[in-house]
Amino acid sequence: MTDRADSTLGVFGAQSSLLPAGEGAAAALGLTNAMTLGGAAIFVIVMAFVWLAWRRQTGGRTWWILGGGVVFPLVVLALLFVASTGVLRAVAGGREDAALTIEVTGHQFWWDVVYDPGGLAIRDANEVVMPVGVPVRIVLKSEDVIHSFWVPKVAGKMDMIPGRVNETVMTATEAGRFRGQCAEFCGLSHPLMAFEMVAVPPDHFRAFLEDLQGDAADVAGPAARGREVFLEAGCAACHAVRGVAEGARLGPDLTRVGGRAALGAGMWPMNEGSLAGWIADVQDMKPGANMPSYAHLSGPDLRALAQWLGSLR
Ligand code: HEC
Ligand SMILES: [Cu+2]
Repeated sequence: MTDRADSTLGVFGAQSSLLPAGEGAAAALGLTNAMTLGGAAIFVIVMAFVWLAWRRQTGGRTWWILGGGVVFPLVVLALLFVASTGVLRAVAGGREDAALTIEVTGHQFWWDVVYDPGGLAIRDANEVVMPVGVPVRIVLKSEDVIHSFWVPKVAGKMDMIPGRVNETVMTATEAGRFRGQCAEFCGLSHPLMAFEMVAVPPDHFRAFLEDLQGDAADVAGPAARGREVFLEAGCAACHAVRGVAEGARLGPDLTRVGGRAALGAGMWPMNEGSLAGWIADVQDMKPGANMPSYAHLSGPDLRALAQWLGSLR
């Protein structure tokens, strides 16, 4: 999962809803286009009538008033109703044929991701990997406040509400990395709560899941010291690394943290430098995050820790 796609925003970017790469987003774009063109046409017609009225070419005939003021709006609204109901079905429907379930839980300010909850229940964080062309049931929850799960290139957004379970189905129609963003104000660092949805061919997805099930790769050399620092500094109180420290869920699962394209929920490029900066001064990078800054770690320890985390993939 390396080689990060160009994450520029804008019309051609990884977060553009104008170049859809998913069924829900394509349906929403169709409706947007129809409404934009229809609205423009109606604007032109209304302006034509204004011009006629100004030139006093129409009388106050009841027929015009009933036709333009009642019948025409009713027809337009009825058409819109039918079209948007169809789009709603495309965005939310198809629940029965979803072969795979991914559960995403929002936290201030990161995403807990569980593949096949109830079955394999493999935990990861801050990246949602899914097979291309396969409808995936996305189960959405929150642990604290309301968040909203939105990948504009793939589908419409859906809220994550504490105490409630929301479900949607998303189908990516193209392989690629698509940027997602929390779309409901959730606190100080809400704008720093992004993620990536990674759509891969189905056989790659199976390989990814198999890889993910294993324990974190063990390392030798100077990075092995990083593992000791991780345990000594108490990181394991909040973070799990399978095979090293299990169970903690207050922070993202770090079993393959070095394999994620981005650090800090889709925000910074993943490398040893940004990892060291994060650990030493997370409160500066992401104000209000539920992790303390570790400014007191010695230089060599910090370096070893960053190196070890970077090697987990
Ligand atoms: C009190 C709980 C807590 C402790 C202790 C803690 N963390 Fe965290 N950590 C978090 C939370 C919460 C986040 C998510 C922050 C965010 O993005 O809002 C996080 C995020 C991270 C990330 C980014 C993960 C990603 O997917 O981008 C790394 C790396 C990390 N922590 C490493 C460490 C290390 C190393 C230590 C020990 C020196 C540590 N943490 C101690 C709670 C904790
Ligand atoms: Cu949020």
